[in-house]
Amino acid sequence: MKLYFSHNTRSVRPRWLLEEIGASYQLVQVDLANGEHKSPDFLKLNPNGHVPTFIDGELVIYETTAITLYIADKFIEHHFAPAFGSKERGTYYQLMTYASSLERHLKCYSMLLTAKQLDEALVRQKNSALAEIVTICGEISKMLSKNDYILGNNFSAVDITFFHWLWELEKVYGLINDSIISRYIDRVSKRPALVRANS
Ligand SMILES: N[C@@H](CCC(=O)N[C@@H](CS)C(=O)NCC(=O)O)C(=O)O
Repeated sequence: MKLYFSHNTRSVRPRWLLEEIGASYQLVQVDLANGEHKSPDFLKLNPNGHVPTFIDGELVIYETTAITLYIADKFIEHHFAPAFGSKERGTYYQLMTYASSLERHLKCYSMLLTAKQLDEALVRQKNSALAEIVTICGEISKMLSKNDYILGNNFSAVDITFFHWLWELEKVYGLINDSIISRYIDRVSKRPALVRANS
């Protein structure tokens, strides 16, 4: 397995999962500043010119969530995803896609936050993005009030997928006013596998 990776990008997520699992993999550093991700060779692997990109034998996968889902299933015995065919699996799919909704609303909110002038329609859009973020965080908080992690009492691929967005909401946008989520961010950020994935 080979992971095309750059620091401080979402490629930390699949690396984090591989580190949690203790899998052996080759890390290929991609220098974004020098445009390595737009080189003809890299574009053959990922026509979008993005990290992460992941290779397992003949298979090439891009899209962070797809890579994360694939790795968690490949090593299903490590329990970072619920068992195939289980009811929990339905909730797992829901949460993995819910994180993408959070990302979309956060991107929309942050873009409109920095815009110089907003007409009424854009103000409505910004407020609506914020309302969606508040709802999603409220749901995550409810889950964390019952269990240590989002999906239950086991740390899972769902935590890896949500963590960065929650971290950004708190540390960059100051939008987390919820001690349950703040404590979770503190706790998860100390996981040795995450520290290794960031190193
Ligand atoms: N939807 C893709 C987005 C990937 C993406 O935008 N990666 C960024 C790093 S976080 C990247 O490669 N940026 C370089 C560029 O677009 O030039 C995913 O989730 O993997």
